[in-house]
Amino acid sequence: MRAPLIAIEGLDRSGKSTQTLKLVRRLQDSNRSVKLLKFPERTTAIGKLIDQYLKDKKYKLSDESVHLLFSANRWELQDKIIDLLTNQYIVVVDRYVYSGVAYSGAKGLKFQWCLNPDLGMPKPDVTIFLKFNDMLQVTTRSGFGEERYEESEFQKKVCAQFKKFEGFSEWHNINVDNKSIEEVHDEIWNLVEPVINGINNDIQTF
Ligand code: Z5A
Ligand code: MG
Repeated sequence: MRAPLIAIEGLDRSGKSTQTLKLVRRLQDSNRSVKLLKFPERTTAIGKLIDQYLKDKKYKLSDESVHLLFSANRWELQDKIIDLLTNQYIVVVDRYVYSGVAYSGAKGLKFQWCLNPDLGMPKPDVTIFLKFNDMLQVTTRSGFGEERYEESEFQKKVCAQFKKFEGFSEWHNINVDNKSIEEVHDEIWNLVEPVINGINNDIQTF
């Protein structure tokens, strides 16, 4: 028996950080051991480079190298994720492999090429994609436009890339248009509750 890995994904400002925090608090309130991880993890050696790249739109790096940095940033935490899950800590990730593939895919890199560097990383048991149908709602949320990629035409391309994961067995869409934080949280909880008592199979990998 091991704990589940849960990923929350979505476009910018879709509410991932708001929802991962709420989910973690609810799990803690029900006496579960839980750890929240966020990607990119900007405090590691590789994470610091990524942070600089995202904040400084003039910072030049090829799309391929940026992609590999984001993947390497997840590999920096691979041992930790496995350790936590086997020690019965539910791990909630705020963005994960799917973001890596979707943002680089939106720049024109091939899907399989983008996924390859993450092959072998732990695969979530449940992945929840916070989906906007009305893209206008993305750009009007506070803080949008401060970092690289926060531009509506690019976000539409990213959204099309995320759609490619809809055939993955762990993938669930939740539509967030005009829904309150509480309403979205309740839908997330309905998907997460069935797995909180643990998973019988080994950790799956991409
Ligand atoms: N990236 C990549 O290219 N490759 C990779 O492998 C990975 C990432 C992992 C930084 O990510 C960039 O890295 C990101 C993808 C790329 N590109 N961009 N742009 P990040 O996760 O660090 O930063 P972010 O995506 O810009 O997301 P965010 O700012 O963290 O947004 P969020 O977490 O989804 O949203 P939030 O902070 O929870 O909420 C945003 C606002 O909306 C806030 O004021 C909330 O109070 C409000 N909110 C939340 N929910 C609602 C509802 N339901 N109604 C109304 N208002 C709401
Ligand atoms: Mg966030």
